[in-house]
Amino acid sequence: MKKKLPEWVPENAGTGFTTHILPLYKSRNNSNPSIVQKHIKDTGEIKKKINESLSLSEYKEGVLAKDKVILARAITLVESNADKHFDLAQELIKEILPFTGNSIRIGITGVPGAGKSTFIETFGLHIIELGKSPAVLAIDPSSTVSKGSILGDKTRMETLSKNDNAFIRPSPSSGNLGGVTRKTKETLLLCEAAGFDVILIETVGVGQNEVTVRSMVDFFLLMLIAGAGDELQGIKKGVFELADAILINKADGNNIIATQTTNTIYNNTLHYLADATPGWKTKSYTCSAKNNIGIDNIWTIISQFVDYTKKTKIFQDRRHQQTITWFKNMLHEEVLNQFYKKDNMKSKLDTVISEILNQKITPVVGVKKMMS
Ligand SMILES: Nc1nc2c(ncn2[C@@H]2O[C@H](COP(=O)(O)OP(=O)(O)O)[C@@H](O)[C@H]2O)c(=O)[nH]1
Ligand SMILES: [Mg+2]
Repeated sequence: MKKKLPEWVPENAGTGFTTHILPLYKSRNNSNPSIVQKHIKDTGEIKKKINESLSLSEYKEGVLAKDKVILARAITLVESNADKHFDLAQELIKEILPFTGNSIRIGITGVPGAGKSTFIETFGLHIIELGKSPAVLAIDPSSTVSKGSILGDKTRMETLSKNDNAFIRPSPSSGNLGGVTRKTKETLLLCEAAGFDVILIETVGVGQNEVTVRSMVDFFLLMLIAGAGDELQGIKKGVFELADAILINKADGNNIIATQTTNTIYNNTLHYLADATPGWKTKSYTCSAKNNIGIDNIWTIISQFVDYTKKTKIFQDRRHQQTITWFKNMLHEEVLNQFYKKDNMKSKLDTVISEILNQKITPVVGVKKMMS
């Protein structure tokens, strides 16, 4: 029998799309007590409305009370491509903005199989012991791949996903890059407003993706493995220049010597490359995500990075810059959308292109014609 899905699930949502509701309500431990009290009172009502829409204030209060059920629904709202959800989502983002910004945002990239998800599991549990509360967002640009990796990630992050202090959300990634960027950024903000204080964004190392994630995070980690043939593992040099640290994973068993050799090679290579963050020397380290070796060291390095960048104001400047970039990217996208949506644009474009190909007009004149 086909399960009835809530109305906020997009049509054609694959099985990877989060459609189930987490069963338990847990109040956040570091939130405003009056919000939580009121929320606990209201929460029974909200649960009854599982297949109905929530109001703006129900979303807002649920997110601020760190209610994972409402948070998951708020993220789905933000991810929705339906026009009717867009305005509400934007209202919600506006309402929660004052509660955002208080996290460390960490991006993790690297070839599939390097061990990113395993690392996030071990690392996440480690920082929970230190009193932190991590939210994990996984971006995967290709929907066919994503089903597999989301399933993989669920088993990889099994303990973390059951931990009350953690929240894990695979991002659906259909649609254009601009859409994915906006949705991921807004999801990040929702998680911050909910009180998660370390946000981990996992991405697959393919092309444009790393640049997008770099533009959203404070600290960018590149995960590699030893002995995968080509020392650069198909990762473009440019990606090294985005990274604040390189981590050679799987330093365990027979692999220890190989990881150490690779580590030395990368440290030598990094010597000649520009640093991603001025004044911060990007270095390579080894770890074993599986055996929890070197994981505490990475948290120490990230903490040092945050101290350094906050002291030098790089942290705040970068976030400002990221907000400006975010806005400009959306503006550019919207201008293009509006332009191509205009009446008969398609046929005008075809006409102008054929005139250009037939050398009746130059491309520059073609542009003028289109703009008029
Ligand atoms: N030996 C060893 N295997 C690991 C380690 N970390 C991950 N793996 C294995 O590598 C495979 C891919 O891991 P996964 O976390 O899914 O990689 P991802 O694609 O980068 O997210 C899995 O079979 C893991 O069990 C590690 O530290 N040591
Ligand atoms: Mg993974």
